[in-house]
This record gives sequence, structure tokens and C-alpha cells, in this order.
Amino acid sequence: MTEDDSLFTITEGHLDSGMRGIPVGTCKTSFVDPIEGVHYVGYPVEDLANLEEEDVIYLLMHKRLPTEEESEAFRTELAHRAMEMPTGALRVLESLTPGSGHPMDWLSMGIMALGAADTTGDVRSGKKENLQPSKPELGLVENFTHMLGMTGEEAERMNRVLRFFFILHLDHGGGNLSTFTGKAVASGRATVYASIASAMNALSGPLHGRANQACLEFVQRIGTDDPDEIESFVRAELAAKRPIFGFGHGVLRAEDPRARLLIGLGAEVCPDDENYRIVKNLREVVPPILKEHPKIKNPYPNVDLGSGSLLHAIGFRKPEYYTTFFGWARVAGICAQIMDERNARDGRGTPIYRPKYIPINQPHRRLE
Ligand code: NMX
Ligand code: MLT
Repeated sequence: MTEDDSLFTITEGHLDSGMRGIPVGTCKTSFVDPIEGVHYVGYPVEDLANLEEEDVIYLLMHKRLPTEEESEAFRTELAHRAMEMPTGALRVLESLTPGSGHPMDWLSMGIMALGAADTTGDVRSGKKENLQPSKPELGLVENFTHMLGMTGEEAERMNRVLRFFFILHLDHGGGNLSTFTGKAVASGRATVYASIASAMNALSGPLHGRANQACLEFVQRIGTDDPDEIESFVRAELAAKRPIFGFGHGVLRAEDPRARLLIGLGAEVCPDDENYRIVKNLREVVPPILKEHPKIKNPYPNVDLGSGSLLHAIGFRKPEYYTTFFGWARVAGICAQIMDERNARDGRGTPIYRPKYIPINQPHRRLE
């Protein structure tokens, strides 16, 4: 097939169908023949069912079965990688009340705790004792700043910026990665908790929600609002094949109105802030540079360009928390879309998501 081949014609009838049969990518590990069932890299599964499980994993990873030596080496490597649970991760699981939740919840939390232990050496402890008692009647944003102990003008400024940020991040269509992921998981009738946890994992990537953290770190690395120095920095990043955070979009082809609004708010609340001044100059300097690369479809700022500098200016000094603020807001949009999908088709709900992947490099094969 060539890039211009038409694979599928989408009609009205395909909409709200859980994307049934609509090709979205290619796959090298397996395909499902409508009659013969699943094939792993070309082999019908019945041919493989009596092999060692590690050899079949090897097949999926390397696209061929291992030799005897490769098989032995692979099993040794897997055994070597098996590790004791770090104590912090173990404590997370031990802290769960016996009998509460489903074992799948424990599995998910255990995996997340392992991931946290892997990046930080151990899981972090919270500081509950520093928080003011919750007053939900204050509303989402104000209760949050109240719990942090903010008062007076500082609280007012924080409330103003956070409320603005919150509203701008609530929803962004159905196809953004986190929303799509949340709805996909929900379509299997997983709980809303499980669906939202999956959505938040999707949001955590630097090309999606974590771009707000990455963008502020980027701004701090630039460290000057001198346009020539900003230009040299951006060109060096592009030469090193690194993304210019805060620019580009999968759908938008002009400056994101949310970027304009956030930068506009910055002019009110922190016009002299060093990071904010760098952001303003990035907004001017970067688009002409990105336009030199015709493959970049949208050279303009996205929502993440200015949000980190604002959060920093109002007192949130740890960029690694910024994506949690994005997620805090986006949960609402994702839940709303999940509810809509659950109510679709007279309450039967959208069917389970099951897009089609076109098999490549998987000729039919049989074991001798
Ligand atoms: N910096 C460097 N390269 C870029 C950028 C950018 N800002 N935007 C697009 N490209 C590249 C992209 O990597 C791709 O390269 P290749 O063909 O080598 O894979 C090429 O240009 C074409 O990409 P597009 O079709 O223009 O964009 P796509 O839809 O694939 O990606 C983003 C959209 C948002 C992932 C991409 O623009 C990007 O990586 N931006 C920087 C990260 C960022 O700010 N993300 C936040 C998006 C908003 N959000 O909150 O989710
Ligand atoms: C979002 O708000 O989710 C981002 O702009 C990404 C997107 O819409 O794809």
C-alpha cells in the first residue's frame, strides 16, 4: 500500500460506533483473522500454545522464535530483572485495608507505586499535617488555596489565576490523548476510577499534559529574555531533535486561544516576572523558526506555553506538579464525555472500542 491509498471511507454510520473497523495504524506483533483467529507474527496461536512462554514473548519482541542459545539467554535476563518490591512500594500495598477494592485496583496501584519508586528511589510522603481543614463550600479552587493556608491578597491572586487556568483546561474535544484513553478504557465498562487513572497516565507524557512542566523547565534553562539568545537556544533544541514545548498541535493550525488568554492574564498579574518575559518573547521568536520546517503543521503557541510561568509566579515553585493541575481540571471533561458515551444508544452505551490495525510483515507461517 502507498501513502495515498484510500483504506476506508467513513460514513455517518461509522460515527459513535466505537471506531469499529476504522484503520488507525499498523501492527507487527499480531493480527486477528476473522475466521482463523489470532496469529502471532504470522503463526496461528495453536502452533505456539505448547512452547515455553518466554519463547513466545521473545517472538513478539523480536518477530522470530529464538534459537536454543537465545532462548536460554532471554530466560536468564528475565530472571535477572525480577526484583524485590522496594519498601515504599510495598508499604503502599500494605496500607490498603484488607478487602477494600478489587484486586485489579491493587495491581494498578502496585504498578504505579513501582513506577514512583523507580524514579524517586522511593515513594514520597505527603504532609497532611500542614493542610487546613477542607471547606468544600468555598468551591473547588478557593477550597484548594484555603487548604494550602493562603489568605489575603496572595490568596486572591492565586484564586484568580487558578480559576482561569482550571476553566481553560476543562475539556478539549474527544480525541485528545487523555480523553480518548479515558473513554477507551471506560468503553470496556471499567469503573470511572480506572478510566480516569488511565486518562491521567496518558496526560502524563511530555507531548501532552506534561508539556506545561517541560515548557517552564525549558524557559528556566533559557534564563534570559534576550531574543537573540532565545533564538540560538531554540535552534539548538531543534538541531538536537528535541521538541519545542508549548508550540504545535495535532488539530489546531493557529495560535491556541487558551495560550493567548493565559499570556494576557500574565500581563495583569506578573508583567515583570522573568519567566513570563521569556514566554512573551518565545511567542514572538519561535513561530518564524518553526515555519522554516514545513513538516511542522502548526508553528504557533499551544496552551502549555504560558501556563507554567503563571503558576510559578503565583507561588507554585515545583513544575513537576503542574500537570496535576491540568489533570484536576480535565477530569471533569473526561467524566462528562464518559457519561455521554455510557448514555448513548438509548442507554446501552458506546460499544467497546476496537479499532483495526493492519498487519505488516506477518506472512502466514506454520511450525514444521
Ligand atoms: N517542536 C519540534 N518538532 C515539532 C513540533 C514542535 N513543537 N511540533 C511538531 N513537530 C514535529 C513532529 O515531531 C513531527 O516530526 P516527525 O515527522 O519527525 O515525527 C512533525 O513536526 C509533524 O508533526 P505535526 O503533525 O505538526 O504535529 P503532531 O500532531 O504529530 O504533534 C504535538 C502535535 C503537540 C505532539 C507536537 O506539536 C509537539 O511535540 N509539540 C511540543 C510538545 C507540546 O507542547 N505538547 C503540548 C500539546 C498540547 N497539550 O497540552 O497536549
Ligand atoms: C489538550 O488540551 O488536550 C491538548 O491541546 C491536546 C489535544 O487537544 O490534542
